[in-house]
Amino acid sequence: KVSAATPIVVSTTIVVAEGETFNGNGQTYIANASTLGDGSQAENQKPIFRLEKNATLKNVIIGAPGADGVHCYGNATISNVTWQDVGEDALTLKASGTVNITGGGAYKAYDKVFQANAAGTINIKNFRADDIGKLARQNGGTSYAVNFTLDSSDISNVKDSIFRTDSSSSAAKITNTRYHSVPTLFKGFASGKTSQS
Ligand code: DGU
Ligand code: CA
Ligand code: CA
Ligand code: CA
Repeated sequence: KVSAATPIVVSTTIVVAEGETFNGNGQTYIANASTLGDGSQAENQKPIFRLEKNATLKNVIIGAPGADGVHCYGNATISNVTWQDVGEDALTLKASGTVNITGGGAYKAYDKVFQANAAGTINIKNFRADDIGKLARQNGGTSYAVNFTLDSSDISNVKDSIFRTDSSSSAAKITNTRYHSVPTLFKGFASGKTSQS
């Protein structure tokens, strides 16, 4: 008889060292709720994966509980990573850099999917998101510059917006993307800092 693969329970954050690649080969990873976090909206949960600069995370499914997802310390490549039930959030830019997210998707995010807590660039391409609060949010009240792009994606059932910032120096660009039930694309950006085509 065929049965679904057993998820890998992560009790201590998996660290992907500088310049290294972690290939999950399609396996599902979940947090140990008592050590990393239960995936609720409580802050200060720990990530399942911590990526040092220039690390790659690929072919990973993050199940529930998702705790604080993935933390990126500088440039990162995220390829074919699916968050089945986003925890507190899915991925956070913790130190300046460019994060390229290609393929995969994020589902059931009560609030944010991607969180920018440092200046940098977050590029999202060929992504699917459904039942989320916001696709990406620059940390509230911060004024550094974050450049967000979204291309060739499919976004549905959003409560708030696709991109949100409080910074007049941040920018966001959406191209070639379909939406269903998305009330607002951009929130808080200065005029001339957004585009959609
Ligand atoms: O100011 O910094 O929600 O990284 C409040 C906090 C909060 C962050 C953020 C995150 O914005 O904790 O999850
Ligand atoms: Ca948070
Ligand atoms: Ca969730
Ligand atoms: Ca968080």
